[in-house]
Amino acid sequence: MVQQDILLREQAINEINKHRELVAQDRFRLNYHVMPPVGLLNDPNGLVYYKGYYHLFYQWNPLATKHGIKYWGHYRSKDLVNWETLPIALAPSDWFDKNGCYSGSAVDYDGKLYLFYTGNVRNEAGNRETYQCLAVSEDGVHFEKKGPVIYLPEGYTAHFRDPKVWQEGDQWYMVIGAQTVEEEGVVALFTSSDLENWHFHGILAGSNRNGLFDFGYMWECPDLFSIEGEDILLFSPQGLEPEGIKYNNLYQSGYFVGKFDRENHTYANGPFEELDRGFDFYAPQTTIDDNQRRIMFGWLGLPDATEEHHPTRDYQWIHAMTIPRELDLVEGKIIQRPVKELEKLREEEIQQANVKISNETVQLPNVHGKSIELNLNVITNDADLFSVAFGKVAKLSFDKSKKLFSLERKTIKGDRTEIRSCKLDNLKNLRVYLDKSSIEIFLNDGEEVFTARIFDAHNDDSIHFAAEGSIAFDLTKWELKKVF
Ligand code: DQQ
Repeated sequence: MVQQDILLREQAINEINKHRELVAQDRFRLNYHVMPPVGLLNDPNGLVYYKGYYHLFYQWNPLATKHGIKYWGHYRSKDLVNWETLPIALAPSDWFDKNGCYSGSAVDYDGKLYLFYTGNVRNEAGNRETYQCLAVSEDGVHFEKKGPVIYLPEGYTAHFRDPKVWQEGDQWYMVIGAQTVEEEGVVALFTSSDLENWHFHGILAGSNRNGLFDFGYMWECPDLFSIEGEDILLFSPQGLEPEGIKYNNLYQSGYFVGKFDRENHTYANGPFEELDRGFDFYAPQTTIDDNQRRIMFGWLGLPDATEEHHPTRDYQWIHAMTIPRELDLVEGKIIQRPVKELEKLREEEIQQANVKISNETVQLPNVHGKSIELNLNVITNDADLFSVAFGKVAKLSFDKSKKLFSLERKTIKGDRTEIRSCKLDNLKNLRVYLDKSSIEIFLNDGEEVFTARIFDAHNDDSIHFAAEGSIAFDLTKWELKKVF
């Protein structure tokens, strides 16, 4: 299939060249988030620290701004801030991946980089087939496909994908997102001693298991890792119904804190918690780096919801990654903080000490912008309601009596307002990353996060602070520089 591989790569490169100028003209193009050069980006894949570089691969359809056959695009970085574009890692050129090199992961084994991914195939009858495939690289740049290493076991539909591999001692583990023939979302477990021969151990967690009730018809993109001695299972379930302020997006991403019994290959999970409270966050993936930090990227997007209305499609691209976040576990809850390296983006610092707002709406001198970081530390908060509005397109508010944070934004299509909320006892600090058409808000040192795309028709870069009652805070603002 060498010929087909060359052809697909050429097609992708032609698309980049054809649309380069158009893409660059888009005022919604981001300054410091990983984006596709053209076409559609979705899940982060193969996130790994290898030979001094962070490698971040991504699901990529270079040929259109819709989902279709997926390649693995490839970036690498020494500092998680400045990214270098590498040649396409995988193109869907073989019988076992001809309709898409779907999501997967990467590990360093004896100095080689091993990629595991799902080969998505539509057979002649139009039915889906799935193969868990391996590709290996000596240099972290060029990959040789080795073909399938796992075939679909009995008892599952062909929605069986997204292998995430990790090592403990001499043992390799793999979790896979799956659907049983009863159409329940589950995570399946495999082990291996050589990364080529894999043993199947059945279901680790899933809908209608381990104390869970009906919990979706498919679980995508699982990831299992330990923090502070607890075993975290991250996954993206599909098919949950909204419950009050929970599960309001079409699909969710979240985690269990639990215990992985490595001998018996079972997992005892606690309750499910959503990772993000905003509108656009899906299919996150983590890795551990050489400083033992657990780093996560998510897709700053969501499939099947509002994608067709994104205005960036007129400029021949769609979607981005979140900023990289470091995960910790505090009192049984995952805390997310922007990685320290992002401070390198900062320019032009503005400080406002002891700002007091009482029953008014104000703008603060020099506090505005489209590519900025804001750090707000509360000194005292006696306001019943406090809000920060970004142009007219997004507003974060805190209702003190309800202990409720809400993010409102203008809908991507039309001019309605939509809202997502979460509960936290009080407001201690806010850290906001704005980037042209995205917002990521970290509450109280990362206890909760709101992530969203915001497409401001009015190009209004003002920021309004409003309080019913009184609040006092220190504020620092930085312009954030363009690295893409
Ligand atoms: N996207 C991939 C799948 C995965 C889904 C295909 C999640 O492998 O399950 O692009 O967004």
